[in-house]
Amino acid sequence: MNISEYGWTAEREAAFLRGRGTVPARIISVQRGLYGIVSEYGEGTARLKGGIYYNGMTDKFPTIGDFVEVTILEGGDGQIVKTLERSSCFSRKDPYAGVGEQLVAANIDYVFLMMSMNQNFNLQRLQRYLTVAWQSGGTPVAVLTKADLVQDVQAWTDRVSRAAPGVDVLAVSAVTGFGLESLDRYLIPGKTVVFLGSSGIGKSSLLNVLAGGELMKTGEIREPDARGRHTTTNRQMFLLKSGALVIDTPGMRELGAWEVTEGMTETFGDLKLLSEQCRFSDCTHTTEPGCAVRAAIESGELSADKLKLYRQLERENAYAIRRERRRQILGSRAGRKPEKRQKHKNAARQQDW
Ligand SMILES: Nc1nc2c(ncn2[C@@H]2O[C@H](COP(=O)(O)OP(=O)(O)O)[C@@H](O)[C@H]2O)c(=O)[nH]1
Ligand SMILES: [Mg+2]
Repeated sequence: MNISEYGWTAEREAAFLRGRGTVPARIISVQRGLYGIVSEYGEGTARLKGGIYYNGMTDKFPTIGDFVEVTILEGGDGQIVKTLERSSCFSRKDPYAGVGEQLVAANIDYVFLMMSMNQNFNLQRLQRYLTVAWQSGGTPVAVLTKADLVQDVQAWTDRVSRAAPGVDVLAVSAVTGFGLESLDRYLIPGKTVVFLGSSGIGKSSLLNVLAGGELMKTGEIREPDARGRHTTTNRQMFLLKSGALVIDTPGMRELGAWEVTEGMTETFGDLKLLSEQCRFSDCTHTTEPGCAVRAAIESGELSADKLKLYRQLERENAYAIRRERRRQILGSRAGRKPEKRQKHKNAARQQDW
């Protein structure tokens, strides 16, 4: 088995210290503390080495897509001793605890932000996802699914393009095969793509069509609310025939922002430029005279919704940063024991999403 097929590059190999009895591996599935891995020994399973991960020596728990350093034990199972450096990482606010970061996927090249062209369609949510995607270090691509259900596909993609300037917008159908060739430029050997979007929009169906067989189970949708059942309960990575790696994820009910300062600059670049033209440098775009942002809304150049979303994300971002600072301060004061328990809890949550 050659793990370069799984995105292990020459640069990564050069940075990896051989001769210590460990090998590099990639995490291809995560399920209740058990990691599916691929290494030069082939596919197998691995667990975290407790002495390293649960006693405060590291808080870098691996997630799907991560490259890790593994000791292969007798019998073929592995023990993960280190999470290697990430080239990118998509994370969100922990939906269970309401605070803290939850990793979704690591070392991704492209983030497919997927929506179906029915009740699931929501441009505000897309912009929220986009912000987090830019922050991740991967390149976001908007993928509209179920193209067979609508008449005028172009009208839908145009709406999305207007809401997400600079982002490639593609429309596909897993049923008719419409638009599948437009995905080719992203399904490149060794590159990793993560599928994100609500449950029921056709992520697993698209994966199955691209793979030419059923890799993931798909589910029926409960009409009329267009919400899918949660059919994909775990995250898994697949190697397609094209050579690309695809990570399928279960639907995200909620995407809380988690430190998205950089991502916001990308998504809200137009708003930032406008604010620089306001008469007051600390303009809140509410009642101040000479406000370029409100002027742009009045002239139709900027949508009021976008300003609303910006404010909301800014609040969430400020909150996430405050929490993180607080955690760091408390963490450095805290004794070893509570720290250890906390780590355990976080690890369980990250694994079982
Ligand atoms: N009409 C239509 N239905 C689709 C398409 N893709 C998926 N579906 C249906 O949508 C439902 C949910 O699909 P699934 O792939 O499980 O969605 P996931 O939860 O995002 O992985 C299933 O009933 C699929 O048959 C499509 O391109 N067109
Ligand atoms: Mg699915």
